[in-house]
Amino acid sequence: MPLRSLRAAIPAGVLLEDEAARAPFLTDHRRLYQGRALAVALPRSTAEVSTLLAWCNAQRVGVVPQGGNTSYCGGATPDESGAQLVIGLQRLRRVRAVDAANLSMTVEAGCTLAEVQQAASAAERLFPLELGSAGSCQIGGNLATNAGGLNVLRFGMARALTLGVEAVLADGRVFSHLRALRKDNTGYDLTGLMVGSEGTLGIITAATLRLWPQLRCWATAFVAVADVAAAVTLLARLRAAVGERVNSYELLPRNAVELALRHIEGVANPLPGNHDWYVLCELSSFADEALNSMLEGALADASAVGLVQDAALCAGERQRAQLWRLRENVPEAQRRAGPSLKHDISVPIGALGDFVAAASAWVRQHVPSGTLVAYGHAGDGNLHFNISFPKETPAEFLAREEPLIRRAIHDLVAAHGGSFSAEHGIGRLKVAELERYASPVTLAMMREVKRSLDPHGIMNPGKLLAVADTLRETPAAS
Ligand code: FAD
Ligand code: 2HG
Ligand code: ZN
Repeated sequence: MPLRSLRAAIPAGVLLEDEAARAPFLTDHRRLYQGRALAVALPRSTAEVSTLLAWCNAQRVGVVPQGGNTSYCGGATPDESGAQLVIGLQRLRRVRAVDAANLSMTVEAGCTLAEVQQAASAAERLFPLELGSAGSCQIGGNLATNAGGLNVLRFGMARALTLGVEAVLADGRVFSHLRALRKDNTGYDLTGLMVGSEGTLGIITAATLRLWPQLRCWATAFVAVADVAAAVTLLARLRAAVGERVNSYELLPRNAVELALRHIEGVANPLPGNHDWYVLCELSSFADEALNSMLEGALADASAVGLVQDAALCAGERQRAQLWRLRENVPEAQRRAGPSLKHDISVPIGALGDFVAAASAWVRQHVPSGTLVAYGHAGDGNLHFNISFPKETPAEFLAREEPLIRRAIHDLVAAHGGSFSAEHGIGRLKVAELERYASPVTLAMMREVKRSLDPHGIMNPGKLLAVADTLRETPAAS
């Protein structure tokens, strides 16, 4: 019945009719959830998104926005009811404008991150967001999750890269705020509110993004250090030596490097021997500078005081690409090695060493069948504190142990002043964690924002906030 009414309300060609083509929209990247849907809609314009949401709001039908479906927390997957409408944004794929002089561009939500980067580059500008999923994730999804990634140290997370958005609200109204301004103090930051809202406040249909001049040169090194504390001290020394040129600072334990070497073609470790920890560190500059010698000098100074065990400076673009391939494929290598439990945590960078020591000791003692693979964006205080298990580990074992492990790790994160979700968001997976760790006032404010923008709770029900807060009415009969 609702489907017939939906068909009548929208132009032909918006619904995806082929059942096989609908299947990928009903599960998430990690295969944690398998949902069902009333239908999958692929609108071609902001106006069509608006028509869809107005219908859903009137009919009290839950809406699940979906971008590239690469996120880790199940936020883009419909629930099991078969009553929700999935709205995929892939047909909104235009680059609307690039203003090279203003260092800004306006793109539609369904452009992949790689397409956005290429469009900026074609205008000799840089859009600095960089994730391993760049070829498949969409800029709308990046904004909706406030994505982080490999260049946050220098350029910030997605919110910091966003000047304005166009978004369709739950009732179909269009919030058209594609302002290409760096200074605009006119009330609440509604753009910032939409960024990171994970499809629970509206659907982002376009965004105006900040650009930079293109980078002119890089220097990349693979550095062996004794432990996490040494990596943190080394970063402070590098920043003191070369300032904001430190672009990326990724930490890899020995077992992450070994996983990548075993499972991924075309990667190599340029350092001989075995070391417990490695840092993939990159400097970049907007001017032609002698970055290699700056990095070499800073690493030699650090080596002289015992902070660096060994280091390899990349000889050229090929070796640089190989190292980044190694780093970006650690999640894929881990997936090929067997199941894993992921914890996307951050702590103030000064607490990183203590946190890793305490949490690793807990894992060693309580999870004997698991192997800790803690890697990631150490420069941002963000580690993927993942635990890998052998391929043959029964799913029931993981399901039984997971809550206990998650609780212990996230409690340690909280005790170190950190966050249980540094960059991947809340989705469906971490709703209970938000309830546990956010303060009552924070949660109340979030609920009030949600109620005021989505009074019928149709936007991505059960994601970010608990179901009771997001869908308070049963669907109206149509
Ligand atoms: P989806 O997965 O489709 O959706 C994510 C959430 O956003 C859902 O809640 C969905 O409802 C909502 N949403 C999607 N589009 C819209 C829209 N237009 N309007 C409103 N809501 C919307 N993430 C990082 O932060 N840092 C990393 O370094 C990183 N590396 C990754 C590496 C790999 C190999 C993979 C597979 C993933 C990685 N991710 C990383 C996770 C993921 O790529 C990001 O979260 C990305 O921003 C999700 O974009 P998406 O288009 O796939 O969104
Ligand atoms: C990365 O930094 C991603 O590579 C993925 O955020 C992290 O798989 C993970 O846990
Ligand atoms: Zn990451």
